[in-house]
Amino acid sequence: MSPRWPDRPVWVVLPTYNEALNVSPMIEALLERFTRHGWDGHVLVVDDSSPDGTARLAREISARDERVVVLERERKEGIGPAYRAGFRRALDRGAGLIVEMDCDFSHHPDALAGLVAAAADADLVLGSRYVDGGGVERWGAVRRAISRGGCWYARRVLGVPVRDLTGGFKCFRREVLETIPLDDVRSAGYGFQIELTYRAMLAGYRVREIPITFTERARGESKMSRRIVLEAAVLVPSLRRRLGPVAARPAAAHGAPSEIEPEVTEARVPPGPAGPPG
Ligand SMILES: Nc1nc2c(ncn2[C@@H]2O[C@H](COP(=O)(O)OP(=O)(O)O)[C@@H](O)[C@H]2O)c(=O)[nH]1
Ligand SMILES: [Mg+2]
Repeated sequence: MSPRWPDRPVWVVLPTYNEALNVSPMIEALLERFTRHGWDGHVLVVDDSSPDGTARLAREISARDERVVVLERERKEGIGPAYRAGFRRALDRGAGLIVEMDCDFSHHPDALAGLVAAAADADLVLGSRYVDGGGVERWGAVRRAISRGGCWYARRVLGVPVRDLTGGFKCFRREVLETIPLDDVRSAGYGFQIELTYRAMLAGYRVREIPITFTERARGESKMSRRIVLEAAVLVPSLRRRLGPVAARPAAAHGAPSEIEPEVTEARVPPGPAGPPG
């Protein structure tokens, strides 16, 4: 790790839909962490015209703190399109590290520093519920089973050693998002998370999982739906078909991917011929 890390601007992208109860405390919590850690930190709220006035609340903070930027979109289209728009804006504004984070406190602001620290020697860091030390709080048996089963299925079909492929607390080095053709990423929900991580691995980037505890929201409502789960289920085999396997790349020397179960999974796939620039 360089003596002073992060040595580049950190942009936390918060997609919001009807988060009026969470958005202001969440932004304030992040700003407080930026100040405490001495980061060049920024918050980008990407709101899809929430009827509950989420964007207005975010704009109020943005008016008095230039570290906060609000991107307002016309329609609710799911987190995929919201993140794509947010990534473009953050890259345009000079982000060095781009963090995906939910605005409902399921991803704790205190866990942000660990995610960013891990990006000192990884290109994509995944906050993972399913490595040792990680977990989920306040979820019932059904939602646990859907999430676990979905991650297992995606890991098997894609043949990658990643334990938590659907999580939405992650930190990208900007190069990763510059390499991935965002226009080709069509998925809207959990599929979006799977697809970005898979594409990063295909491009040869170092992907690392660190444990986090995910806590179900206390305020507001989840937008998770059967449609989002089904979209991801159909997407996984089609990704494998369209983009090919990671394992077939040369020097994927980390053994049978699904057998790797260290506390922190280090999934390094050296660049193939079409690896990342630089
Ligand atoms: N901009 C935008 N944000 C969304 C949309 N759907 C969900 N979100 C946000 O994405 C984050 C995670 O969504 P949530 O409904 O809590 O999903 P869950 O944690 O999987 O139940 C929250 O900050 C939501 O407000 C959407 O269609 N557009
Ligand atoms: Mg949530």
